[in-house]
Amino acid sequence: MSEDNKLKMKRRGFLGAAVATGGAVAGGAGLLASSQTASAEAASEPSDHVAPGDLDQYYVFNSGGQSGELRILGMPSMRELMRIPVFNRDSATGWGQTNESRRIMREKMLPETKKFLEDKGGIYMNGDLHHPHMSFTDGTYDGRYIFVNDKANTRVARIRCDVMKCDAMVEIPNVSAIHGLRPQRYPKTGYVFANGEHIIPWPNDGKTILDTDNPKKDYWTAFTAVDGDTMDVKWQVRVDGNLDNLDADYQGKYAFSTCYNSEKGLDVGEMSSSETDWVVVFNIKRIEEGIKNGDFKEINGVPVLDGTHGSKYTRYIPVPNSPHGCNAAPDGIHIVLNGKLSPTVSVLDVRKLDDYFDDKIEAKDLIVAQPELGLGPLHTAFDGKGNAFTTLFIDSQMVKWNIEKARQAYQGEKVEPVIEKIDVHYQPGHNHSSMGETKEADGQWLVSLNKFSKDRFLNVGPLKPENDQLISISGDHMRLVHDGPSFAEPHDMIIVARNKVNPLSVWNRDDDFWKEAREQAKKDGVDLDTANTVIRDGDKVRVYMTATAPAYGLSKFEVNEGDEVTVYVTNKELIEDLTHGFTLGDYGIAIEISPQATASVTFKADRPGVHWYYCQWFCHALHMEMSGRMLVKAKA
Ligand code: CUK
Ligand code: CUA
Repeated sequence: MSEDNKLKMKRRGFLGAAVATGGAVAGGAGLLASSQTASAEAASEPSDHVAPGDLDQYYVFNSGGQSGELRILGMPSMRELMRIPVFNRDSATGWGQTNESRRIMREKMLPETKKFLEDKGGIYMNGDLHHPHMSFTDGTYDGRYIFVNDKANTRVARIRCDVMKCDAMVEIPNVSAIHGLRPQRYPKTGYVFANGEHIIPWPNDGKTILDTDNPKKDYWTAFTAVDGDTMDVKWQVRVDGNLDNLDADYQGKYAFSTCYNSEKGLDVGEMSSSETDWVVVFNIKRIEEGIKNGDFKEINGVPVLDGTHGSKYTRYIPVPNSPHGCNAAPDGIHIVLNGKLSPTVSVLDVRKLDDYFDDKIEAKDLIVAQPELGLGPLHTAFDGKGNAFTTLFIDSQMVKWNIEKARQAYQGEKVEPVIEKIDVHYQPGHNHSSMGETKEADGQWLVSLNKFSKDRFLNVGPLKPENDQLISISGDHMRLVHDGPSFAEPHDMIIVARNKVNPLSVWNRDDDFWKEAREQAKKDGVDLDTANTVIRDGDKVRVYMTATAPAYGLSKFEVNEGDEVTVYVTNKELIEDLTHGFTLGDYGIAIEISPQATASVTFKADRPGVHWYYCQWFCHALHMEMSGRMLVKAKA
């Protein structure tokens, strides 16, 4: 950016803030907000600076979008700390290649998908992870799990927070594209709710493709409840329209999904033709009773209730065209529905829902505010002090507004709910505040997850990074303090106080993660912890070895061309941060083995010759020497 443009940028920030608040003081804050350099007087202001060796205050779990992974950042530094492969295939850790990860990826895969993937390596290689959310107990994070959706291949996965690895993945039947995802907040998770976004023919078996081109009659989607403990699909509710984003209340009674395609259109024109769409409210207690009373059809092994118009399980509340984000405020009362094509957000009061479901009041009585915020409101975050922050995609702004004032304005009082607007760079999708989706929202930090970075970073070619901007919200004014480039493509993040998360540094030896390896070793009569041996079982060969810096327990092993080989490596280290790897040269194999873990990989030894294996995780002064040979004897 030229100096000229920088100046313009500052000026835009100045004007934006001044217009919203009408004060010169605010203008000063706006000026600071857009400035990239921390001035001397700003030193005492909130800063992203975390000195070398110091630890961040918050964990951030950032979605990896179409990269399929989850990322851990520290906040406020916004340093990327770790990547957790989930729906993707990972070269460093062997996720998608190790037997342990493949078991997790395939265990709850639908039979027809298994069949479809038979000659394609057995797993999907991609995923589209939008929404990470931690498990809750009594309305706040409990540090057990993080649940994530896969829009691309219709899955929900779970990450264990003690080891920060994905430990379960379930494919959701009867729907296409899991988009919105939220864990139940109260009393605990509990259910993980998941929205099926695209409408598809039921059944989607291709037998009557031509006859089924009547989306109104034949195309459906459903709201799904997954059991967060077992990761089984508990029930589904078939709905009218489609389902976009969702949230759950703080009382454990209702869940809410936005619908942008109530028209059931099949192209963008049809999908956005109607002036209003709706938010679907799901009555959890009634749904559970319906399941108990057998008021469902079992489809592909899942009880499916009818939640279309007129059902006792749902209600359809009209809101302006194509709503998107759905966010429950930490006050436990308000649900904010973000307008997208409308410049407004609609606010529901959950205390009125019992009466609404009992038909004592009408849908319009539930809406208690509808402030006009600007163009393209997509998602809203909260500071726990009664204020809300909404991203404006089209305006490229963050708008701070007050919920109570928005209620008063809706009643016709002459109050302005909008407090301040600042520019973000550029086109924000989600935003998220520190602890903001819990009753412990602390009003410290806000991140704007911008879809475009354009001129904010060195040009890296036609494909640009996104820009995750850190904004301080602890003072009276929003202050932009950090630009964070990120690879494709964070949609959403959660910001978790660091005392909520307590991961291990060394695995427990009895962890279930490698339970199959343990069972196999037992059958082979070997001790997984100490064995360095080769077991031959017909043309199956199992190689057990330990890894202790700087050597594997086996410096060579011999197999025959065509054998099916499984290598089990157990990391014997007891101290933290001493990870080993096992890379098998010219065999396309690499796996990670962290301290006290066992990992395994199975492959066909169809390339004869001498093949070195080596440790790819730098572990010791003699790390380069940590290697061995697989001798593959050619067929006669
Ligand atoms: S969606 Cu991405 S900007 Cu998938 Cu949460 Cu709104
Ligand atoms: Cu073990 Cu490098």
